Amino acid sequence: MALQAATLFPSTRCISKENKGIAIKESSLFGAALPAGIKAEFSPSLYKELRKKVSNGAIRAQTAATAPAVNQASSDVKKTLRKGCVVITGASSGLGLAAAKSLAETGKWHVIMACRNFLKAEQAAKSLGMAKENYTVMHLDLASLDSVRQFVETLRRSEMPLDALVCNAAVYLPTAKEPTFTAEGFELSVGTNHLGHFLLARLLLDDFKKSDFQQKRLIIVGSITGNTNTLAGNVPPKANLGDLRGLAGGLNGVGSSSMIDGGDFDGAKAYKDSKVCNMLSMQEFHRRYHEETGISFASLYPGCIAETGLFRNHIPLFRILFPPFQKYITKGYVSEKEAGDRLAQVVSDPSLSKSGVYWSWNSTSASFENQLSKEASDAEKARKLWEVSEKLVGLA
Ligand code: NDP
Ligand code: PMR
Repeated sequence: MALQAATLFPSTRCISKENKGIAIKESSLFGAALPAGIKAEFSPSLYKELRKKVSNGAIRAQTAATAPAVNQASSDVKKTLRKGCVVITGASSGLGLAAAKSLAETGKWHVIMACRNFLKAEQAAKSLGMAKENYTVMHLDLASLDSVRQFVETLRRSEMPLDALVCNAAVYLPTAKEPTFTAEGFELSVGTNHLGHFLLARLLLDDFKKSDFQQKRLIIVGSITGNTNTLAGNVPPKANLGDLRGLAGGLNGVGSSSMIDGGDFDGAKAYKDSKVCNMLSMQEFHRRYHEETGISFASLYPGCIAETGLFRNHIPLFRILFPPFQKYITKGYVSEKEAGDRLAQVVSDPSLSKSGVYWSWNSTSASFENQLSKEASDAEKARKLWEVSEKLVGLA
């Protein structure tokens, strides 16, 4: 039986797919999922309401601006004053949630929280006091390429513009002894953190092109631990994509390795490798599409947010010691709020519009363009990664 999402969750607008039991091990670990059998239903009135959410922002902004600007009604004025629409993946906790809140409360952004767990996302937004008109929860499970495609469909049918995309969601499985896999059979960390986002970002390029927003941005969250030009990046196991032979083999652990470099499975390395993929992808997007589309592509290391859900699968002792270690010893610690504000800055601050940049922040919280490691800035590897990834996600 199909139930309409809106009747169940007032500010939850779209439920996109049936619970197919994908990524089985993961979904059993994380919170409540929707009951099997609840599936999407889209009514025209729902979409009208969604469009209103974004255009209301534009009306408010125009009213607040000078009267002559409204009277001229030129497309340039609309460009400047319309409320932006940003999709943030994994906005149900940690960095993504904090950035969603930070952007939503400016009143200048409508945030589409693209999450695999509807109820969790809705409750998280409510618990932070996010106003209903500033966000929409849409279902997205990055561990399923079908779900990614369905999310893109849902977004298009909502007719909301796409002005910014933040590829933020991630899983980290440091204690796993054996690999687990996405719906299509890719090792879960690289499948979710890199391949799911790669397909999502590629498909949404067309939607970006339709946006008339003044500054379009595609942000892919990276990390220090994928960069071997830092102390943190030299803590074993170190990131290393090798010659991508495992990825080219399908990363499925059957007849080919589950690791990108073709080695034995190591969950911590798989995460760090996935972050290298994120940072390489950002640069390849920049090379291929910045000039043509005007989109700014960027990555960032927001600081060590030592208390987020990212460490939920780590041993309990790690979770106790890691925050004080980062606060008092490395001094790399940053709160969720501060990290969320940093990510929000990369989405919307006019002074951070440069494309192809990996942003970081210094001890006084000033942003700067950081250097990536040799591997994470290897243009030839980025091209190869792009081509292999295209094949795996069915784009080539
Ligand atoms: P969290 O675990 O708090 O957030 C991760 C988010 O990703 C959650 O919302 C989670 O959803 C979501 N997610 C996981 N799997 C999927 C999936 N298959 N489909 C859709 N969403 C999914 O961790 P953080 O906030 O720390 O991590 C956010 C980003 O920041 C990551 O890219 C991480 O690599 C990066 N980062 C984090 C650092 C840190 O110190 N914490 C440092 C540097 C970078 P759910 O709530 O349902 O589990
Ligand atoms: Mg690190 C300046 C030093 C620094 C910073 C900024 C980080 C960030 N870490 C630093 C140093 C060290 N770490 C040192 C010296 C050690 C050895 C004791 C160390 C250990 C360590 C572990 C075991 N660190 C870790 C782990 C993890 O499991 C985390 C990880 O690798 O996740 C992939 C992690 C992290 N250290 C960081 C950051 C930001 C993380 C986690 C998040 C991420 O990279 O996305």
